[in-house]
Amino acid sequence: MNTHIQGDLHTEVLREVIDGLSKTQKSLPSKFFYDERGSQLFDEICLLDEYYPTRTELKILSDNINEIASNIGDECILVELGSGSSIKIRLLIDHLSTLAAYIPVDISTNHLLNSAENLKADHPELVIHPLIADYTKEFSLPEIKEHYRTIDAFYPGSTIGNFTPVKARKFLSRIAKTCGIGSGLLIGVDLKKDRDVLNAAYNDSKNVTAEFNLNILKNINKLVESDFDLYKFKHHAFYNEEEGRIEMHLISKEKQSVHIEDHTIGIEKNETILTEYSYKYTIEEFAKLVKGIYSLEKVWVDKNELFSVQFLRAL
Ligand code: AVJ
Repeated sequence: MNTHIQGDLHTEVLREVIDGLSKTQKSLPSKFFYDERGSQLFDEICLLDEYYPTRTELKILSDNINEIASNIGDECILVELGSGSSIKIRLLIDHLSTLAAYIPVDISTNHLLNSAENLKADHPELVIHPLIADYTKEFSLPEIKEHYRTIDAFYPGSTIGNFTPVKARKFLSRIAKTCGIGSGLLIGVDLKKDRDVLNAAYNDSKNVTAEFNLNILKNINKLVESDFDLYKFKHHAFYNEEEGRIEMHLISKEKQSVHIEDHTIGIEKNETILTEYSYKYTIEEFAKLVKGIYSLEKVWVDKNELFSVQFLRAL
């Protein structure tokens, strides 16, 4: 297994944190949720009754796996953007008998390499080239020596919803360019639905989402020299109907100052730090979003129309 590393991941972090906290609406990049504890909490979220996306997407994938595999095609290189739930990727790999190579791309080295090792143990014949990179930034695929016919990216979970639509379009253009004209993209897109269902999914009764949200501060304290006090913030998530997105914030319980290396950030009582957007789309809205970048080959939805899995081809 050949591991590739791209970019100076560390020096970027401080700048991103300071930039976000210097805005009128303070914010922190959602990707900082996912340290070890954060990934663990997200796995717990995925099992909650209220959090429908994961199990619904998995059901769509498994119900349509043969058709999905035939869209992906033979002798492909499968690029996974974010090495997430191994269940989904294993389902795909098990149905792609001629897979040329699998390239999981993730910013978190340990998580990436552990998942790759585990997968390799069960699929000794599979060629895996883990790529340590921040896929939300410019990156290039490692040189592939194996023979292949197509490149297909896999971007599950509706993680695309973390971007604003404008940024999502830019991101998708970049992925299309990185993987090349004619490359495929199998993407999970969460759908618009009843607001109560959405609000419940991000305000679960066991408060796992609240802990997940607060954990971003703990992770930032590890990544940079900062002194966020988790007890001075509380979780707040709601569906913003006008914008078509869930917003997750951390509300400051009191007026306070946070120190980050040689910066001091003042935070007012009830001021919020935006930690995540999770945009929801109709099928039509998403088709419009990708227009001119990808052609829409196929859309699969569950019977309750909660979630969609879409196969796109780069133009
Ligand atoms: C992994 C980004 C798709 O937006 O639903 C879950 C993350 N945040 N609960 C989502 C998340 C709060 C999740 N994504």
